[in-house]
Amino acid sequence: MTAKPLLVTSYADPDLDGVACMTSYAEFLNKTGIVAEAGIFGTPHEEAQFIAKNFNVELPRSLSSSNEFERIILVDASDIIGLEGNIPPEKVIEIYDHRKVNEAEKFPNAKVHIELVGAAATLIAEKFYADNVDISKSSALWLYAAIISNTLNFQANVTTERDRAMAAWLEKRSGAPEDLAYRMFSAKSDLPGPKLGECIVHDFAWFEWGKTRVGIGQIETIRAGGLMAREAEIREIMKDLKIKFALDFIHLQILDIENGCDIFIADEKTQNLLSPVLNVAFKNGVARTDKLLMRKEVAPLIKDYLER
Ligand SMILES: [Mn+2]
Repeated sequence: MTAKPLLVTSYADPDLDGVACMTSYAEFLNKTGIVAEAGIFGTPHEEAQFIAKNFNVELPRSLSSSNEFERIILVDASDIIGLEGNIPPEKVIEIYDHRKVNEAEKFPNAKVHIELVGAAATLIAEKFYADNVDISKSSALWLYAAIISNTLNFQANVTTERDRAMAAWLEKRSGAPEDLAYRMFSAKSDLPGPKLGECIVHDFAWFEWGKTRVGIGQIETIRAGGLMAREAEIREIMKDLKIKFALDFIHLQILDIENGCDIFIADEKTQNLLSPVLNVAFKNGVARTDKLLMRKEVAPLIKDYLER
């Protein structure tokens, strides 16, 4: 049996941006004469499942290994950590991502497109736009929803004019309801019982800079205040994660979309790191910022601080 030509995929347990990019970029390639297939490793984030369930679009196929493919394209992904499915770095021929901190150089054969826009979805939408390739309604919806999610409905500092331009272009082609953003963020904010822990664990990310291992949890909610009633529970979950990943530092940042701020929860050691990095004061292990900060903004600040 000969191997299939081309797989488009992202990190294991991909978020909405990853799912949107793999589905749409596979469509783009197929429409431009390159046979390609989108595939997911692990379980897509709830937000991606929410879009699939509520807007009648299909999730890409689930895979357990990449062995059946000759070549691989990574979208919304550019690190070896976080990949699954036995992906040999030399099989990766192209990378689309928007992370400042990345390991793209570890993929020797990849054509790398890393641009610091709010969503990787913007980079894929620009492919359709620039080459005048007819985008399907479902791909337009996936990409539009991913831009809203990644830019926190255009409020996050990572938002660029390119994200706004592509979102406007996609919206017209997506058939999305006007209240899409509100519905997405409401669904995400509903974290009863064990869902809170699942949300933190599923979206957790850790980094290794030099010999230092830093873990960052992130929750995006409409209003962060309600979750503070569950601070003790949150600290238990973080304690477990710190041990599980042998981390030196760990914090959770709760993004409050309505009030445009973050609440940081950290242990004592991490507070001493974050105070100068973010220029905030902790009180009883909790600090508040005066603007929205995403993990992908905080991670490079910590890295720079540790390396200087
Ligand atoms: Mn992304």
